[in-house]
Amino acid sequence: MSQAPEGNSGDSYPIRTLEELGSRARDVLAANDIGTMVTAAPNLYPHMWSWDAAFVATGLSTVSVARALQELDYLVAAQWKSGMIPHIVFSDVPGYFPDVDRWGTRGVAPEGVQSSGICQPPVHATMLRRIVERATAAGGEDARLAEEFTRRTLPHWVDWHAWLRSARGGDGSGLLTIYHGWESGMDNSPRFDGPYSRVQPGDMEPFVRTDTLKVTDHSQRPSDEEYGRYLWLVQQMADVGFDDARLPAVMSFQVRDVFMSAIFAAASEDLAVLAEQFGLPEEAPQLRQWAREFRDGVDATVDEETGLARDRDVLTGEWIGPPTIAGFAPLVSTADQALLDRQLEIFEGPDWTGDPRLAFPLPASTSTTYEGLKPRQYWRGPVWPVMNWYLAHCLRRRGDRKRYHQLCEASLAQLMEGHFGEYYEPFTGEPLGSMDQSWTAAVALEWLADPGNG
Ligand code: 9WN
Repeated sequence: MSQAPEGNSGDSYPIRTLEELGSRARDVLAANDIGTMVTAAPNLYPHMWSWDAAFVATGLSTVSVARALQELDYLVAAQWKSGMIPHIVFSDVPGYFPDVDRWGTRGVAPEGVQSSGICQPPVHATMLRRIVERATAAGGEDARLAEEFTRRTLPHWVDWHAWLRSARGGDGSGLLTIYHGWESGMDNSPRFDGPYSRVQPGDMEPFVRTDTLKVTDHSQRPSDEEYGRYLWLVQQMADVGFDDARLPAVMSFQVRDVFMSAIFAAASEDLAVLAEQFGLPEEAPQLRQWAREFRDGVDATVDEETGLARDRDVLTGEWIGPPTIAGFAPLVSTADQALLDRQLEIFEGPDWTGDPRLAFPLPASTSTTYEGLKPRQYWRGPVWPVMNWYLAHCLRRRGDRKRYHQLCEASLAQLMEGHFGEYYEPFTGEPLGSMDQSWTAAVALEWLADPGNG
């Protein structure tokens, strides 16, 4: 890449050493820290996002355990009475659409909390466990702070999982239902093309997007038509006061999300471990039961032919076909060795990280041989650094340090271009979307803290 992307000075790229990469990553997190929160990105996303905050916290814990815990504390303080942790906690910085007014959550969210009215994938317990392990290994004040925080907030994380299980996963399928693509965190993935094609926006207030003012190459963001559907779903929820019990009857988008379900299974297991360690052992059996239920639910979605896990459209009863990174949900949660082996073979094969055309052997958000691949557009093709680290973390937890290390080497090589992009073009390695994205900087710090070769 010869030119720095818009918004960057570009005079000191690429980065030359790993020390420099670490120091830049810390600078990015410090610059995005507005005191109460580390915003998801400086310009495009001036608020706290639920799953971003969890990844940001684990990255921050390589610098300061106290600051990392503060991040999770701020998020958990926004928890709704139902137990839901909202997908956005708004700061007072203007410029993001839809804002809290458009969400219409005032009076529904807890007093004093400005939030959206949907959730995001529950990676929190997994990241908290990682932070606790790091702090315990460090000992002293870090260990004390982590223990105090975990004991104090455990009931909130348990409530969060209980809400997911009852409001979104109580139908016996072992899968969580989402009512908006934003809940998956993979907003415009081709996973959702079928379900979104059946969402017909009705009358709603006109709106002006702000994301396309910031990412001026609009081909890197979802289309206006997609945004119309996103906003219509927000309106459908607001019309019933975000009442969990009424959503199944009114929402025109309902998907059993296989990747979110795998995250829930893994995080429920992590939460059980924390509960046993920090004073809530009576919760552990229930959490382990949910972990098993959702692990089995995820395994049962695997397509015999492709070997990939699948979402299901609740409203039509159809399986969802496109080969996306969500198909690797069993890498996160399965206990079935044969399934794990098959998934790893596919993961390393020519449709994924073994595609010789790739700039780096990292998983793209959509298979690079899929006919609908859009290598520059958001969740339709680009490589997302945060996903690389999360999947590698899941493999490391299984004891697979070799693959963790391989993904680490490829990820660090990618990140050396220096912009901490939100996502990357798979074949050229060009950073795209927002630059100085917090969770990208956070996972850079994680890779540097443990390259997996020790
Ligand atoms: C909508 C903040 C978030 C991430 C999501 C990513 C993107 C928001 C947007 O940014 O979504 O929630 O406005 O596009 O898709 O995963 O949490 O980084």
